[in-house]
Amino acid sequence: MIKSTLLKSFVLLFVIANFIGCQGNKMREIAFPPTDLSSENLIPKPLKIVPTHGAFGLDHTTAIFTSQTDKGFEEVGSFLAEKIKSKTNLRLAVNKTDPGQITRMIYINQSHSDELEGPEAYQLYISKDSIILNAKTSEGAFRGVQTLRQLIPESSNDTLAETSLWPIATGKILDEPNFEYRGSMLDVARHFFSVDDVKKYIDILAYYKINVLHLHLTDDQGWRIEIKSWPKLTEVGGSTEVGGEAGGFFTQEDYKDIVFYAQQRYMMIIPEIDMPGHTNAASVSYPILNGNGKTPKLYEGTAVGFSTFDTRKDTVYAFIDDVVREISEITPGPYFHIGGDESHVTKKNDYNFFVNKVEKIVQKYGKQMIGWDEVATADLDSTSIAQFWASTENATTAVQKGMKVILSPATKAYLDMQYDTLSKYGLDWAAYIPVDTAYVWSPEGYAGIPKENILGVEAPLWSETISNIDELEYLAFPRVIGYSELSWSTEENRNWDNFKVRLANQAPYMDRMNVKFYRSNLIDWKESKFTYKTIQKD
Ligand code: TNX
Repeated sequence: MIKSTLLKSFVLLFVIANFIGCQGNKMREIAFPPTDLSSENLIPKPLKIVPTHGAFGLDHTTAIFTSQTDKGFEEVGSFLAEKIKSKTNLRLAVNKTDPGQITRMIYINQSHSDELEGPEAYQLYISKDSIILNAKTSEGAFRGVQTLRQLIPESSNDTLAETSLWPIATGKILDEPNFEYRGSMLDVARHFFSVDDVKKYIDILAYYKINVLHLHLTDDQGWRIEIKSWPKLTEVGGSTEVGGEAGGFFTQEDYKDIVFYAQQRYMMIIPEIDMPGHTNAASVSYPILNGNGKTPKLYEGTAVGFSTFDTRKDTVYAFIDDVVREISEITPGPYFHIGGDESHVTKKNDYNFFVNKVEKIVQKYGKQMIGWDEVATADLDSTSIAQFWASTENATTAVQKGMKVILSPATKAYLDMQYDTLSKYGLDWAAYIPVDTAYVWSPEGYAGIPKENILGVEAPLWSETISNIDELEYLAFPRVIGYSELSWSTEENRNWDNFKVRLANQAPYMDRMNVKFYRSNLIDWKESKFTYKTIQKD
């Protein structure tokens, strides 16, 4: 307590001293090149930017301080220090009690200002001597930290001072998201991806303020999450994948590890158990679940729509109860996705009966149900959510029921669609989606859905044609970066010509992160000075 009061007084004195300019001899007077905060390569574009045309010099005499009223703020401060270390090799102290050599500071402040509306809103005030990041919650502070990371140049400006220095343009940024739900989905069922692959994907998504990762955990080709009360699901159902390789699955410990990793990056994990169709792997493991009248066999192909649970059997619902219970216990987020797509061999009445029953099971375990747009035909609560992927009619039905809709139109937002006829991976059943087509559309009012019914945008990555992280990155990047802007930034702030320049400037970051992105020739990619694992020396 005493420590935190002392720290607060120090920070306050520091800010005052800088404001009245009595840092005097301590400050190195540096003539910075002109900088313009409004033309920085920020993605997603913030709501409001006011440049003041000076520069803050990030160097080894900078320190980070944070509010200590909420422990999340200090964690966000440490996250920033870690990222500054890997980008610049500078080791900045966090909440250091002895001021020592500090001449400039970054202060991450819990603010109760009325100007900060939602939990993710933040303000950045960058002056020559200090950077103040205000947010109501540590979540808002985390989003602001991503903006700050993007403002730090990839290389230091060594010609200006005797030691390395990274100039950050001064001014003010006021920001908050246009949509609260900004997601991507990863299909780990058609091909399995490791915990490390998923973490790498989370890291890059979080840098662009994406806050949802939906995991498609089960499908005809594989069951990828351990269910302790039904062990054969993974023993048998997780044993293979598309093309016949070994498959794999997440133990519950692995899943918790992913959830925790995502949580530290203010990202929610949404688990999907796809049913009553897309259930061949479950039915091979426990044939009692099967409702298509055939003997189930492990499946390594890519056809859809041939499997179904037996919707009239009590055992099926006892099974689903166990699955939803076990997964809900290790999922802190409010949502549970039940799939519900392409149940082509389930009779319509059986399908609706099934979805209604499963909605109640999901609610019994304290979760809100999400389903692909087909679920809207069942008699659902307005609290359930439809994920629009194919049918405007289903989306309209959902709106009529007062439901919220997640926008994932396959023709615009499917990351597994090929860029063009030359694409190495991907499918083309919905469209070719080059980088501009992915960006140039408006979620606001899409397909006549009123904005108040739109929860946000999610870009799904189905994995029939991709089996490793390089292939995943080829399809996801750079398009998913555009979806982050489509869901965070307002319509007035989105513009393709402006976006494509900012996107071109993401190449050095992606190269440093070893992201094997698709170098679309629609973008004039910026050359990277540094490649993966080459860190600049201070
Ligand atoms: C349709 S989108 C599917 C998936 C496929 C995808 C391939 C949806 C709800 N179902 O099963 O993987 O197309 O693009």
